[in-house]
Formats: sequence, structure tokens, C-alpha cells
Amino acid sequence: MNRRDILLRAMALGVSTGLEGCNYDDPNHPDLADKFLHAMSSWNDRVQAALFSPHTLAPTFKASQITMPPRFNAFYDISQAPVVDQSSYRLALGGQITDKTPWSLSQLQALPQEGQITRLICVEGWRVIGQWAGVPLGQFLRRVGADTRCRYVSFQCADGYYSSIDMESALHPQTLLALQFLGQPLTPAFGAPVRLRIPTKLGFKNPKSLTQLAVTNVYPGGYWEDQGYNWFSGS
Ligand SMILES: Nc1nc2c(c(=O)[nH]1)N[C@H]1C(S)=C(S)[C@@H](COP(=O)(O)O)O[C@H]1N2
Ligand SMILES: [Mo]
Repeated sequence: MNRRDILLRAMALGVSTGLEGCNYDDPNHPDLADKFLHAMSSWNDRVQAALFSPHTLAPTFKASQITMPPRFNAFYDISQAPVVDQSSYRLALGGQITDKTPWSLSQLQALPQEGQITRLICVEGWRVIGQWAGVPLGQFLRRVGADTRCRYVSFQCADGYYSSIDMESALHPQTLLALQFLGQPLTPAFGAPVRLRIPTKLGFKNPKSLTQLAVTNVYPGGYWEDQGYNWFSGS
């Protein structure tokens, strides 16, 4: 275990000890446990953000280590994955961005691309190694004149899913607007035509089939985040 792991584990222990020591089932204060956990989670966000270094890279792997077959996940069955028409596709831009002209798929494909073989970790308790390629999000944000002093980048998806990340993680060199998976254009199930690939965060922070990207100082939350999942969720 490195120092970061030890610290994170110690914090997790602190949370459970805190819960055992007090009676959070007080019928006069039914939402006390909720409030306590919410306070712990937002404190956890701040500690994770402080520990996160924009220079620390997520581990990368060899082609021989790629998980085959890949594993799909969404809040619905794979047969329900949205099918987006590629020729009329536009990625909409919103919020604190100078040039909000929507981007077609061929325009995104014409930008410089980067590839990575990294691990995707789902909170459900499984992990897969995959290969993604696409446009580094930081380069894209600078190109469209995003105000990178803003706190958040938010994402909307074709299936109604949504999520958001901190600006520092958005500018991390391994954070991609991915167009390819396993050496081929993304398929609907794996996020066609464009998904976020961010190997420094858990799977649910990797929204697929993006329709809109926005830069904002207003906390955008997310599909799972709004149901209590920790927002920062570094991996
Ligand atoms: N649009 C969309 N993106 C999503 C989800 C979803 O339900 N809809 N699920 C998330 C979760 S929980 C995980 S673990 C990863 C799974 O990505 P994969 O199907 O490429 O393995 O997608 C994330 N992105
Ligand atoms: Mo997940």
C-alpha cells in the first residue's frame, strides 16, 4: 500500500467507527445518518481533490492484458443502448465556452488523437482493461475557448445519463473524448459516437454517447452522484 491508500483506508475506517459510536437511528432525527454521510462524502471529495495530482498518471497496460470480451454496463440492458445517427451527430457545447459551435463527428475525428490501454473500475466490484483512443479533453477545452478557471465540466448523454468532473481532472492528460474502443469506432453499447474516458476516476464517471459538454461553476451532479455516490470518485 502506498501512502495515499493508507490515508484513504484510514478515512474509511474513521467513517465506520464514527457510525458505530453514536446512535444515528434516533427517531426524532430520521435524516441524521443521511446528513452525516453526505457531510462525510463532501469532505471526502475535498480530500480526494487535494490528494489528486494532475501529474499522476493512471496505470497503463500491455495489449496482451486487454480484457476480452469487454464488459458492458449501464442503468439498462445492453439491448437498450441508444443508437445515435453518426452523420447528423453534433456534440453541443454550453456554459463558459467562447466558441459554442457544435462539433460533428468528422470534425472531432480530424483533431489530434491519443490512445491508451487503461483499467475501468466499476463500483459494482469488477474491473476491465480496455483500449480507447480519442481527443484529449484538455486540448479540446482550450481549442473551444473554455474558461478553465471554472470548477466543473458537465456531460449529458443520449440515454438521459449525465455526470460531471472537476476541472483539474478534465485537464488531466489521460482524460479523453474517446471515439474508438479496441481499435474500432465506438459501438452504441460502448458509447458511440463519443464518450468520456477518464482512467483516474471510477466507471460511472465515464459517460457514454455524449450529447452535450458544458463548463460551469454551478455544481452539476450526476445520475449516480445524485443518488448518493461519491462525486469525486477517483480510482
Ligand atoms: N450514457 C451512459 N454512460 C454510462 C453509464 C450509463 O448508464 N449511461 N454507466 C456508467 C457506468 S456505471 C460504467 S461502469 C461505465 C461502463 O462502461 P462500459 O460499458 O464501456 O464498460 O459506463 C458509465 N457510463
Ligand atoms: Mo459502474
